[in-house]
Amino acid sequence: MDSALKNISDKVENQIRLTPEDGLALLQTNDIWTLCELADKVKRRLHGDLVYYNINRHLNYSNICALSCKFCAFYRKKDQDGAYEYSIEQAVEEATKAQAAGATEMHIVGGLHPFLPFSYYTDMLSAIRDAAPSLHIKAFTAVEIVHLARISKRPDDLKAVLSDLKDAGLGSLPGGGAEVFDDRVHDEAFKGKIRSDKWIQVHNDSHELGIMSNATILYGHIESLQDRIHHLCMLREAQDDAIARDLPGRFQTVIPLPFIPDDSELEHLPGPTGLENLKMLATCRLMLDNFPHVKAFWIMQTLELSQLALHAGVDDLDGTVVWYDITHVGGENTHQEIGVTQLRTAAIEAGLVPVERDTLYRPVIRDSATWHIKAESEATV
Ligand code: V47
Repeated sequence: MDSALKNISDKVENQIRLTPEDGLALLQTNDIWTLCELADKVKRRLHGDLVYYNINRHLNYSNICALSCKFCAFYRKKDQDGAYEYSIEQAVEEATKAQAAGATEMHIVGGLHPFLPFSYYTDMLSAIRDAAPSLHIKAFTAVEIVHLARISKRPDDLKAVLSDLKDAGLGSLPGGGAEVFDDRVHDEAFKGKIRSDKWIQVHNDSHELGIMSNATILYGHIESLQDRIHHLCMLREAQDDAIARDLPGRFQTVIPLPFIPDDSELEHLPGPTGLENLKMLATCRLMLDNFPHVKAFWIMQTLELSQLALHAGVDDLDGTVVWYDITHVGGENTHQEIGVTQLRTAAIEAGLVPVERDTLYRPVIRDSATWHIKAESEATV
């Protein structure tokens, strides 16, 4: 065992919180076996043999964005080639198809559109809720929420904006837009976007309103390993605060997102390697002791790596996404779908037990496209 991990191993055994220095040692170690074993121990303590997955659809309603983040290959300016936006009717059509196919969740995010009014967003939510009431709507990153507060002329009342969105049908917040909580990285790679304090504030406010949320970190570009650990510690602190205040909402899941360089302004960077991805997923599990779940987003991690990560702290695979526009690993095609069988096989082959969940991690009982939340008395199929 790497001697730097000995003390950490004792802490994990005794459930003692890891320090930022411990986090750095985890990211720097070459002792991948011990790292994965420690992360797996924590994952098993929380979830045993279970691996969660969900049946969802992503809707990227517009790629038109007022920002020009250097890591992003998704955004377009209003009249640029390839710029698009969905009408409410088109969004509803996608939701109706998703519901008919048995999806439990619609994950909706887009660029910061300079011209759409606030009513577009509330109308989209309520129209989807009415047309497809069984779908949980997980929508809008903290960055979009701040944008919506500005366009609805309430820049300092994020809670009122979140409350309006909740009334219109918003179920929870996804974890995007966090990038890396560091001012140097912010100014070099995504200047103009909200900083860490605002991102955390949006999630805090949503937790106060009983809206659950997720958190991401976008790693493997121009940030340092120290920056990554600092980001994880800020998330841990925010969750500590939500727990201490007994808020009705919490962070559910951390999703470490490996930087995909293709077609971005940072295309010259190599992006993280497989080993780096594994280390990052395991380190998230070990550092974020107050987050219930660690998700491998296979669209970015690949299914192969995500499967390995099931023995490195990951308990959740997202999901049977069909169309995904923000990143494309190894090609231009936005049709990125894997079936339930492939997800389940990935878990079973790893010696684990796949469980379909809804957005709030309640087990789902399914008969083809028909499903319900498992009751206490029901056996899991
Ligand atoms: O906010 C953009 C990131 C995020 C790139 O909450 C990139 O369950 C890598 O947040 N390389 C969107 N990442 C995805 C996201 C997400 C995905 C799955 C589940 C959940 C959840 C959230 O993707 C953006 C940005 O941080 N991103 N460009 C890129 N080139």
